[in-house]
Amino acid sequence: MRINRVELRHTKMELVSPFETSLGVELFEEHIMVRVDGEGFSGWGEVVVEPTPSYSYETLTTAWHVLKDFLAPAILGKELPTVKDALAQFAWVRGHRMARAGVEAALSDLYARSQGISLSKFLGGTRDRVPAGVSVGLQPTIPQLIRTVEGYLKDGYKRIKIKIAPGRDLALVQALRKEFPSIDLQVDANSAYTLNDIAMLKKLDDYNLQLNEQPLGYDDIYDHSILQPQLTTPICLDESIYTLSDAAAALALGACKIINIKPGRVGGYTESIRIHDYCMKMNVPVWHGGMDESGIGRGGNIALASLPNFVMPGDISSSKRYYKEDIVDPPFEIDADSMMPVPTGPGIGVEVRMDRLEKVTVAKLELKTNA
Ligand code: OSB
Ligand code: MG
Repeated sequence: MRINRVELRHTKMELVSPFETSLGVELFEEHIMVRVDGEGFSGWGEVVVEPTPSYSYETLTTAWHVLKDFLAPAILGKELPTVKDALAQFAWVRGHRMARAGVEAALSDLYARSQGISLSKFLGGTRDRVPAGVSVGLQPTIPQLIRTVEGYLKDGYKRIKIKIAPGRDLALVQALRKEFPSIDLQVDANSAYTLNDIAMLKKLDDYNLQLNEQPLGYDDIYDHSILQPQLTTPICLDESIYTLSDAAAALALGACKIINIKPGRVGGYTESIRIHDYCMKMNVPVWHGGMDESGIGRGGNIALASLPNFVMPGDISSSKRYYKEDIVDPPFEIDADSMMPVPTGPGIGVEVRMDRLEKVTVAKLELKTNA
């Protein structure tokens, strides 16, 4: 395969409802779509950055720079028989994992399409549908939170994750448990607490939560290893796991019992699969996180989540939970069992609707070889 063209698009898509976390409120998602072309095929990937360095240190601007000046030039015009050969061209780049993951996603979609197989099959997926959950942002009031959760339960989601933040934690969980005693419930603090909050974190143990996601520092493993033995609720790490080495260290130290895998955070499918395989060997369950992706990123997430150790429901929801109109056809939709079907068509298995993509494109850059 010879890559003769790379296209970058800064997109801005309006969310159906504001998404508030301990990091702030989002009304739009601004990501970068990567398209790679070769031998008459096109592949698509999504770079899950945000405008600001909040969830991650990467931003729209840093990712655009790294994509334009380093990643795209590294693969353009070369004969690259496999995705592995392509990734080797920029293996020297340190960090900037979201940017790298977007390129690996686009390349994987391209190579899978050129072989006429689904991305799920290409990555080693074994299942034709994956368990799906929904991530619920902080709501203005508790009655509103209850109504919102009720709506998602009616939409068919069997697992609810709520965002929590200091002062908006225990009361939310108590109210939800009173209203919905037996739903599968988990919380995500996005690093909002410290070990000084241990009393409140312990109280959450009384509410049968499936997990507590990233309660402490975004780059911490050690404090979590102090916290986990004092809780009965399993800690799940998100932000602080960038590599297989981080995952191995976290498990060896007892910092968590579950790991959230997001290809953007760990630098792509290859590192995701290494973490997945290691956790499987260690009997540690993983689940697929989300970054409010459009259908392009969602298609990749679903393909990756079809690997066998993604046993817990992912933050993999229907397109319409995020956007009025997705940029892929058909949009993604969960089935009656709260499962997301894995597309069987080539690559991500859905069509990128260029007319809709054009409408949400803020800036576009084309990089080409001469030949
Ligand atoms: O912490 O999991 C998170 C979205 C953006 C950044 C971080 C997170 C999230 C979500 C949404 O929780 C998950 C989704 O539905 O895509
Ligand atoms: Mg999280």
